Amino acid sequence: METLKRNEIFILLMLFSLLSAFLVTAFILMNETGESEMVPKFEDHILQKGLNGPLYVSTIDLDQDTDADILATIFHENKVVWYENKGNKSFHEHVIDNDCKQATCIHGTDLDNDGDIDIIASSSVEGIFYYKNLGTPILNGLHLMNP
Ligand SMILES: [Ca+2]
Ligand SMILES: [Ca+2]
Ligand SMILES: [Ca+2]
Repeated sequence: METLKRNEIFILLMLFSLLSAFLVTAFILMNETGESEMVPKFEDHILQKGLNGPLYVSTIDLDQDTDADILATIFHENKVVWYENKGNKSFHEHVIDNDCKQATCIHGTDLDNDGDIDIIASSSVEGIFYYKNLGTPILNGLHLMNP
């Protein structure tokens, strides 16, 4: 009698394990087949080729025309740049600074609270730079503050 109960319990546990494995597999397969609209899919596009040491990128609507632009530092070229979003996956490069030695990180925000986006970037050699936005058009409208 005792042995029979053990066997029944063992069989129930095995059935439960098989059922669990089936349910987990079915859940994974259902998600892999794209049943959910929430699963993002990606397609890569090269923004700019031939850069020597692009190190950091971030996004912000720098020119405030409602689309996201891209900020980047190019470590070995000592450059701080932004890529103006021209639409249709097209971007135009604007150099903010070509003498930010070993440029590392970059971020855009309205640092002086005057309504336009300023930039802060770091150089692994020189320190942290604040590029105040001098107004529109932004091209050539940023300058290096004293580090
Ligand atoms: Ca924009
Ligand atoms: Ca744009
Ligand atoms: Ca500002």
